[in-house]
Amino acid sequence: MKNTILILLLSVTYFACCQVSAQAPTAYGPVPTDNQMRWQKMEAYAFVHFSVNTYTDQSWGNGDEDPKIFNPTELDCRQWARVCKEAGMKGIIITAKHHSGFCLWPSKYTEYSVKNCPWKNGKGDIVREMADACKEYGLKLGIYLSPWDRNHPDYGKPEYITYFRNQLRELLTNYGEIFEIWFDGANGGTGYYGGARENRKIDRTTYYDWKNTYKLIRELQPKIVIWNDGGDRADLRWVGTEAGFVGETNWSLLNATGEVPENMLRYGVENGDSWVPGEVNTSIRPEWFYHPSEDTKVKTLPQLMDLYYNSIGRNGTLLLNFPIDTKGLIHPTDEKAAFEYAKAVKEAFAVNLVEQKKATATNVRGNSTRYAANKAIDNDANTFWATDDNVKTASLTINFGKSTTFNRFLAQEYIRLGQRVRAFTVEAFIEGKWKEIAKATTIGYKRILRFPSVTATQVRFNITDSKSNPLISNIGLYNAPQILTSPTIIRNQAGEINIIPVDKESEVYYTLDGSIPTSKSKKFTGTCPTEGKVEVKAIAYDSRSGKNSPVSQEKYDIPRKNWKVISSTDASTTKLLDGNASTAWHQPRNTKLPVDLVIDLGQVETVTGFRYLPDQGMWNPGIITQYEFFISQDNTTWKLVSEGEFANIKNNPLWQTKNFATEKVRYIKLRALRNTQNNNETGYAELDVITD
Ligand code: FUL
Repeated sequence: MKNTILILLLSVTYFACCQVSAQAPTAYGPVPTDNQMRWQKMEAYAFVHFSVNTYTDQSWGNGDEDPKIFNPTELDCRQWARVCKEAGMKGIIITAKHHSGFCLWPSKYTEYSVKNCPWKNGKGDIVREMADACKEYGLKLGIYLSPWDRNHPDYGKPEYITYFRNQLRELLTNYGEIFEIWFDGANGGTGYYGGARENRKIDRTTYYDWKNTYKLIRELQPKIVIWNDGGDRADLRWVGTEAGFVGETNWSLLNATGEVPENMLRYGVENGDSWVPGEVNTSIRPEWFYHPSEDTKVKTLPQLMDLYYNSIGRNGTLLLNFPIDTKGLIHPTDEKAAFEYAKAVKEAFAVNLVEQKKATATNVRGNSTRYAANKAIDNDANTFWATDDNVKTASLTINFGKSTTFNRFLAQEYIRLGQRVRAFTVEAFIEGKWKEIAKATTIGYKRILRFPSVTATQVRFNITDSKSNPLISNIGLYNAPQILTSPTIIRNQAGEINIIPVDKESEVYYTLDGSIPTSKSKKFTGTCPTEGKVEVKAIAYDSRSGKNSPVSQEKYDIPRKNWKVISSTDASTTKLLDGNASTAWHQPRNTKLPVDLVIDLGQVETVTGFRYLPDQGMWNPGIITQYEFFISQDNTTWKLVSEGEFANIKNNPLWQTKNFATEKVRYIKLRALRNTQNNNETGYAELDVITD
C-alpha cells in the first residue's frame, strides 16, 4: 500500500514537473498580423467586375466610353451577395473604379461616374447597394480601386495622387468596414485622359507614394488588409498568375524590399523577412468582365474543384471573380456552377475521419498534455501538437481502430507562431504494412492533398523537414465523393478511340453501336482501333458508390487516316485532324484573308457536307465567320458547293455543320473570307466531312 502511494506521489510530481517544463513555444521568423490572420481564415471570397466596358464587350475601358451606355436594367446587388454566399464566399470585392476611371459610386471628385448614367437617373450608388447587400448576407466588403485611371486628365501628374487619395477617403469612410483593398498592377499606358488621348507612363515604384497612401488607409480602416502588385510591399501578394493556382510549395513570406520575380510570387520566399501570404485571384469565366461569347466557357465543376485544391489547399486564399452582365446580374450559368462547386466542397469535407480517434506522437513538447498529439485532432484551431525545441522531424499516428477509406489529407500549422514545415509525408497502414501514400513540401495555414482512395487501419503523418519545431493545429482525413463528369471521347487521325475520365479513379464503360453504356458494357482499358463510321457512347463509373456520370457521345464519319493538308508544309497541320478539340492549327501570321485550307482525302469519297470546329482557345482564335467550300477530284478543277456564314459562332464557338448535294470528292478546300475579330488570323481546331 505504502509503495503504491509512493509511486502515485512520484508520478504526480513527475507529471506536474513536465507540465512546468513545457515552455510555450516562441515565434519563429515573421508572423501574421491580426488583420492577416482574420483575412486568412476567410479562405474564399468573391470579386465582381462591372464598369462601362461591360457594355462595349471589352476587357478594359479606354476612359472615353460615354456614361450613357451604363444602364443595367435589372441591377441587383442582393442577387450578387446571395450567389456569393451560396458559393461559400465570405466577402465581396467590388471594382469601385476599374482602369476606365468610371466610378460605381457618385464620387464628388469626378463627373465620370454613375451620376451621369441613365441607371436610377444618375441618383444611384452601386457601392452603397453592395455594402447594404453584404451586410444583409453576412459578407465582408472589399474595394478594388484602380490606381490607373484612363479617364482622368491629370493621370501621370502629382495632382492625380490627390484625386486618388480623395477617392480612397470617400470609399474608406462612407461604406462601413472594408476588409481588403485591391490595387491592380496594370498602371500607365494609353488612354483618353480628358481628351489628350496619349500614352502616359509612370514610375510604379514612386508615383503613388504608397507609404503615405498606406498610412491614410490604415488610419481610416484599421482592420483592412492591403493587396498591391507592383507598389511597396503590402499585406498580401499576387501569386504571379490569374489562372487559379499557387505553387505547391507556398511560403507566406517575402522580403520587404527588392524585386519580386514570378517564382517568388508563386512560391513565396522560404527565409523572407516579412509575412506576405498569397491570394489566388481568378475568374469563373476566362475573362474578368462579362462577355456574352463566354456564356459557354464558365468553369466546370472539376475545374472549380481544382481551383479549390490549388489555392485554399495550398496555403492560399481564393478570390473568385463573377463578371456582372449587362443587365446588372451574375449570369445564371455562373450561379449554377458556383452553387455546385460549394456543394461539392461541403460534401468532400463533411466528415473528418480522425475526430474521436486515438493520436500518438514520436515526440511531445515536454511530454505535456497541453501539446499532445490529440491537440491536432481536437477541432480547436487554438490548440496544437508541438515537439520539443530541438526536434524538427516527428511523426503523428492516428489509429482508426477499424478499416477506414479516405482520399484527402489536410494539415494546418499554428501560423500565429510562424510557418515552419518544409516537407512531410503521409503513410497508411494497409494489410499489416506501412505504405507511403502522399508526399509534399510546405503546409502553412492549410494544406490539402488528394490521392486515390486507400483503406487502412492507421495513418501516419511524418514531418520530414522543418525550419523549427513543428506546431500542428489540425489534421483531417476525408473520403471525398468522386466527381463523376462525363468522360472525353477522342478519335485520333489513325482512327483509335481514347476515352478520358476527369477523375482518374473512375472506370470507363463504352459502346460502339449507339446503345446506352452501363457498368456491364465493355470496360475501356486502352486505346481501341476503329474502322469506318462509328458512334461512341461512354460513362465514367464509380464502383464504390455504384454511380455513373452522364453519357458522353461522339459520332465519327470515315477515318481521316490517309488525309493530308496539302496547302501547307507545316507538320503541325495534323492538329486539325487529331480529334482533339483543344489543339488547333493556325495559318501563318503573315497570311492575309481570304486564305485556303486544302486537304487531300487520300481516295475518292461520297461527300454530302463538312464540319468545322474553330479554335477553342481564348486569345486570337481566328474564328472563321464567312466561308466558301470547294470540292475537286483532281486538285485542279474546283466546284463551289457551299458558302455563307457560320452564324453565332462568336458567342458559341461549337462545331459548325454544312450540308450540300452529294458529290464524288478527293480534295476539299475551305476558304476563310472573314473572321470574328476582323483581322487576318485563321485557326482550326478540327475539320471533317460528312459522307453518304
Ligand atoms: C488585372 C486587370 O487588368 C484585369 O482587368 C482585372 O481587373 C484583374 C483582376 O486584374 O490585372
